[in-house]
Amino acid sequence: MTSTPTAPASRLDAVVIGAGFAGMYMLHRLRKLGLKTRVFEAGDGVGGTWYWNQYPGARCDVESMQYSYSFDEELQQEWVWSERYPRQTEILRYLNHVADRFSLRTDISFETRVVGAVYEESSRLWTVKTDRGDTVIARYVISAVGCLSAAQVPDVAGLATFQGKWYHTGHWPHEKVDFNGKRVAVIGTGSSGIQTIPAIAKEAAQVVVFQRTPNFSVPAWNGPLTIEAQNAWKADFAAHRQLARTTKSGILYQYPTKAVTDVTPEELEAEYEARWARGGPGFMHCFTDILTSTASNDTLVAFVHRKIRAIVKDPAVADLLCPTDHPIGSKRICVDTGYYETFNLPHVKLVNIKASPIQEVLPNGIRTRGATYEVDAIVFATGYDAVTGAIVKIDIRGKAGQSLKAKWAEGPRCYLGLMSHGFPNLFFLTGPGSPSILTNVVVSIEQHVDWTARCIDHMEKKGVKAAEANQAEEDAWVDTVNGLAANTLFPSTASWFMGANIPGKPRVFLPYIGGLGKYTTLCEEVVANGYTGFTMA
Ligand code: NA7
Repeated sequence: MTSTPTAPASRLDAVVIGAGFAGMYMLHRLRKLGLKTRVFEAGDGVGGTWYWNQYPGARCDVESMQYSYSFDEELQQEWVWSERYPRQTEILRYLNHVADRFSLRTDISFETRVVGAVYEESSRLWTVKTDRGDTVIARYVISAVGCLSAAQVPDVAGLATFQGKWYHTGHWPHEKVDFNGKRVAVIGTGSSGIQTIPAIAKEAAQVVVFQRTPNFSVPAWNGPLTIEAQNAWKADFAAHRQLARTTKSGILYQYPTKAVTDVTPEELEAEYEARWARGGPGFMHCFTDILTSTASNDTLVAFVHRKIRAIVKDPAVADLLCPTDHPIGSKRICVDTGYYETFNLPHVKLVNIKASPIQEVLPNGIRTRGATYEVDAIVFATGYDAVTGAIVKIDIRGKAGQSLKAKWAEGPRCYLGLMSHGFPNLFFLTGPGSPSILTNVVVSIEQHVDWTARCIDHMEKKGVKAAEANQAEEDAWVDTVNGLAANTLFPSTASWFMGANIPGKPRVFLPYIGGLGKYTTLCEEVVANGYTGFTMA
């Protein structure tokens, strides 16, 4: 992939940070408005999440026909997917196709990381600095850094002494990592671990899985996607897309109309079986009260425990794989291909590091309290500083030199997840307090990009120099986001949704849980009423 030399003019209209799904579409929209825009991207190619997550088994858990841009009819008609769920390589190929098709690369500076942005009140302009020494001045700064991009490697004693190679799933090398004949440790059993463990086990001589907390996973039942099925979907593409935008999660599932308490035990079991047979995250949309009632949730927990025990032959291993510490769905549901089955293989071992924590990494392995495991490679599937991590890594200074990181020290504060008071003309795509990670993120991205482009267009046409979220509306929105979460089972679980996986991060529920359809309506009302909650100076 070629890297564009960094030679932006010092004065621009807009800076976009990140060239994943969000940054690429934002660039396309800003160009259409005639704005001189530059995108800064840390990687040497487009793709964001799908550029960095090249680990074996990486795959999206939203179905292919729904996980793509809708903004261009020809684009959505011409692209052909090969499987029900797209693998990372295919999504990256798609995003490169989009970059070519819309000639996006000429306005992207690759291998360039934004390190700081300072707002000057008198000129109402941002000064943006990169790690290559560029300084650019722009009226608008748009963060498209992604919700799951700040990879988290735990601070394990002795890692520097390890003689083999170690990797993080979210920062995977772009050349093939060969595990053939190797003894591989995998630390972490979230979505990434659950996807990569079966894939690594196909190659490696031995796999040792270090599990701190088991997660719930449902089968993907992935398979080829026929041309006929795609054409049938494409015949009605616009209608499918429009309907998806009105749903809670931006995905066309069969959404529930009944609560667990409305059905008989036989109906309950039949519904769970049907959803398990269909596979995928739609499993969680079985009943209306699954994420609000512990008793209802327990019925689904028991069902999945039975499934795990039926698959995993060793009852002690099955026990260890059954989550008992959190309601199902209060951590993001995982979707797998042969995950539980992998533990029936003779060369795969499960180690309970809750009972026997990792003490240190040795030059040739990992020592827990009680045992030593010799390994040749270590894979950290230990997750991300989600939603806020990649934003606050950048030294952002708003009005009166206020630091965004300091402002968000007790939890992020944004109005509609789009802008933060004191930081005019700084937009967050899928920012904290928006539906983002609870949805098909491509649908949420398009909604945020469209809203932001429209807002900027309005500003340009009306001569508005600075748009800023008001304090009162921002406070009310943060209360709304927290209040909605408080009525669910989410806050009771130590999850990355709550910031609980990062030492010292405040426990605040990060996304808006009221549903994408409802959220979009609220955003539209704000526009229809003349940008209520924002000061247009
Ligand atoms: P997750 O879902 O945050 O999972 C991380 C896993 O790593 C989880 O099992 C953690 O256990 C484990 N972990 C984290 N830190 C440690 C340490 N220090 N020691 C041992 N184990 C640890 O990240 P993923 O990348 O799997 O998925 C993130 C999202 O990306 C996913 O939901 C999809 O949307 C895509 P814990 O549960 O904290 O005990």
